[in-house]
Amino acid sequence: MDPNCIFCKIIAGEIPATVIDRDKDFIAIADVNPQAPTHLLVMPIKHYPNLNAFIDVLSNTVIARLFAFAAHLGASAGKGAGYRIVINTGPNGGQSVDHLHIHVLAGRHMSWPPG
Ligand code: DGP
Repeated sequence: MDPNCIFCKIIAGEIPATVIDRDKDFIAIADVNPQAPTHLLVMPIKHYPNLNAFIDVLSNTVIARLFAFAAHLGASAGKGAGYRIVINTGPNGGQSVDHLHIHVLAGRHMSWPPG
């Protein structure tokens, strides 16, 4: 746990959030500023600053299981019509919270390219 990380504080129960799903390694919460009818943040419970933590270990099962967790929730929320997952990484990537998380967006049609 990073004591300065807002998502670590949510995971620890120190800050309230709407928890959608959780197991021993991953948690899904509702985004406080939703950009779609369903907007979840899926993340490892262990603190990793962003996806770059896995550059040298992309075969790491944490990443595979994190994607599986997100896909399961996205498929369910998308009700067969699809969903979008996004991982903002670093300042130019639009990352504002430095705890690796996958945005899962569903419930409306998504345009491309993103802003
Ligand atoms: P990103 O910009 O990719 O790092 O996404 C961070 C997201 O986290 C953003 O969509 C808003 C959301 N967020 C920030 N603070 C909180 C919070 O305290 N609670 C919840 N549920 N979401 C938060």
